[in-house]
Amino acid sequence: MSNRRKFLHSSLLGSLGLLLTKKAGAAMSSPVFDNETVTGHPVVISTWDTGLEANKGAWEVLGKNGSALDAVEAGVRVTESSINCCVGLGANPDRDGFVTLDASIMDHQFNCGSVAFLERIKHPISVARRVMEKTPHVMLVGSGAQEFAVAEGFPLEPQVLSDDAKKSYAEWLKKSEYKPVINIENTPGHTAPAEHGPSAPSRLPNGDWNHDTIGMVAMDAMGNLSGSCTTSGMGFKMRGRLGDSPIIGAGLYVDNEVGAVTATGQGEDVIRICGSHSVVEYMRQGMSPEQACRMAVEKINRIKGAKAKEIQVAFIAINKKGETGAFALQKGFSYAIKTNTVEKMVEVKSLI
Ligand code: SD4
Repeated sequence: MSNRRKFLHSSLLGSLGLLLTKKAGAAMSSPVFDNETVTGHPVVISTWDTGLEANKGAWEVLGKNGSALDAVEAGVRVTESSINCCVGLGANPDRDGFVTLDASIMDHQFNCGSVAFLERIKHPISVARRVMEKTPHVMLVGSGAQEFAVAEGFPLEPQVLSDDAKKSYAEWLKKSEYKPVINIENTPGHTAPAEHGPSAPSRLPNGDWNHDTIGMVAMDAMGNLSGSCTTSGMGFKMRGRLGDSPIIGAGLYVDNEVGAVTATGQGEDVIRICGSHSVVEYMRQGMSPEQACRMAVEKINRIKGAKAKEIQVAFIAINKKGETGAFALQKGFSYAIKTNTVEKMVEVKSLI
């Protein structure tokens, strides 16, 4: 097989289920889980264990009666800032060795903005917000998004890989292929290595990061909903590949009359069913957040058939009553929640 074809082939193998890995072996300690349902507002929830720190960032806003929109931007910026993290400029590159970032944001009035295939900008979520607030458009991509960011005053960061990303990429280049790996994050005994700081994510047993996205949805003291999602996308993806995260309706959707939803996992399969929008519509039909997330996961499961076990997808949701819930295809997904009285990880039920 030619190198080019091998590369394409490898990429497809990766996209089958290589959920988003990054080398960095280290000791791990346990997060605290609880799966009680929480109701009321203000409330913020976000995907994976990086969400705990991100929620603190969001609470700086929500705790002072700030808006959900400001909160979901501030919250995921915490994760984007973390150098040794799976989200943002420290994350795994695409197969050509470049980190390319996607992000989206949506408020309680159907205003939304997104950026995709954005390089060398530290806070894609804030650029997405500027797209929403300062342009007549919803989405900017690639060099256009970068030019817009620079014109808006965002510094152009050097094009370098983090130490962890360099190691992962060098490892990946040896074979340019992967076997699917299902995330098993948050099984007891798996959390962030201390040297990577409090917002670093859990690892797979081999030390790889198992996700590269944070999605966050929040309801503020006024009862308004907003959401944000930011990612480096799938590690070693084809150059130019976008997942669900920057696509409104797929990786993120907010309808202030009904609820707010964000997704994580294999973006291609979330896009296929307009995942987050579907979950909002299931909630409109009267389903609880968990039931609605489950409906979307079941649909992906039906579509994928036997291949469902090779991927992970998960949704988290808040409805208009401030009830929260989530559902995942595979075991091992959790989300972080923060309210006035609660701050914890919630282990999520799964289909498989
Ligand atoms: C994507 N949905 O780019 C993202 C990946 C993800 O945790 O959620 N990783 O497909």
